[in-house]
Amino acid sequence: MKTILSILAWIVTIPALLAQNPLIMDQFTADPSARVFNDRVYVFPSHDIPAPEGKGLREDWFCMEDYHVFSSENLTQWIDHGMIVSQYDADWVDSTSYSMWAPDCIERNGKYYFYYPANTKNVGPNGRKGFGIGVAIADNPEGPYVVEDEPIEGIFGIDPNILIDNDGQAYIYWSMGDIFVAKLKDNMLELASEPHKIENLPSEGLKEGPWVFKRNGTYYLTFPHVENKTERLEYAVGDNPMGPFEMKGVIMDESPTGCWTNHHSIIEYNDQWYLFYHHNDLSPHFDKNRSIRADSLFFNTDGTIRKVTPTLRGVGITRADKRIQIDRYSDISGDGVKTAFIDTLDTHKGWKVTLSQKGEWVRYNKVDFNDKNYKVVGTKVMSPTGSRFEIRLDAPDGDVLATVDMKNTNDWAVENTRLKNSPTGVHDLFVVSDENTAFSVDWIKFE
Ligand code: FUB
Repeated sequence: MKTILSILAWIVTIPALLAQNPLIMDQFTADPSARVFNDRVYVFPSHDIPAPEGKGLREDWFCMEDYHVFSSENLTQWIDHGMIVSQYDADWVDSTSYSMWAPDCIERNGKYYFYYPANTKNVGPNGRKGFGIGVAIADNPEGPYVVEDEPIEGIFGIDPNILIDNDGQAYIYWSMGDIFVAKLKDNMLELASEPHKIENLPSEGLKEGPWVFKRNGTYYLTFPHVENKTERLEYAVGDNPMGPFEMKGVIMDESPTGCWTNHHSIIEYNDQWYLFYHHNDLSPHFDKNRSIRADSLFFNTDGTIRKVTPTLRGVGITRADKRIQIDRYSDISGDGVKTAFIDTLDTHKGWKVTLSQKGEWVRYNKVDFNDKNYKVVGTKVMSPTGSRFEIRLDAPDGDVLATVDMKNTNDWAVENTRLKNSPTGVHDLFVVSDENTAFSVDWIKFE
């Protein structure tokens, strides 16, 4: 029955989501483990939910019942493939604990192995009650996944992460205050060596969420660490996947919004490296309801990682005929430009950006006009006193694509404006205020 339900959930694949940062707007997501499978990026995040009344371990704590998987080939349009594993699927999981924490997934010999931590119902094969790590297996990254009956023997911990080295040896990393590693047997289900704590990492402060990858023969062990009050992403390097590793520095500073956790993954896709991570964009007052993000990551010539600054614009090239959420911009002219939730009672509706002085601008990088010969731009706008702005190409004083005149209204309206010319190729867009009267923009879309 469980398998049939999983198959049905898989067939009813959910429509394409369009995203900058955060990547997923219609639900809370955290702990993004990104993988490249079959030339697509798949993200396996945790799925935060507000605690159902009387459920979960604590009211003010993480509450996670199941996992979804998302995929994209352009990092802009994401498909939600639906629920793949839930806390009710495996008998060993305590299904009152809502503790389906950070997962990972890896491919081996055409099978997809999904690793997930959860609280055990009973004293587990590791001899303890607490967090164990389960495995579910599928023939496709989207599922359907079939769960193994027992968690991996010998592991007590959270945040599994898998590395398969070039010689075929698989390693599993996990955390429980510190970071641990063991070899995996070829079946990917059993340990092939004793768990071993990774030494030489900072001795003070929580370390969790390991993500290990190999680049130019060097193993990078990257992980969130509480150096001060909240987590920041740090890394160490070594020439052996079991360590020792040498600390190298910080990949991303603590979240400016105070989100206590940050959990990440790093992939290379189409010759560009990306950092997937989370903040609490959609839940500014409760940081256990998080949202996943992605930004580009770069290496220095000596192999060290350049610190990543979190952005709202995120990654990918946005198609001109999709809604361009310019409230998640690349840059603004200054403090006068403000963003706010469209509806503070439903943050999932996203943000608006408000300009009020002539000359203020918002920049949105990388919009693909292709050679579609667009004629009209639709803008969802609101201006209580009426106002006017220009859409310009590539600079605040670049070519004017359209001048949008807004009627005075306290309601959102979609204004359709004819384009003065039809661009081709990829351009940065600028929305430039033409008057000293306030207006807000939700999105822009070319037709
Ligand atoms: O999402 C629950 C826990 O928070 C994860 O397992 C940790 O890595 C932290 O992000």
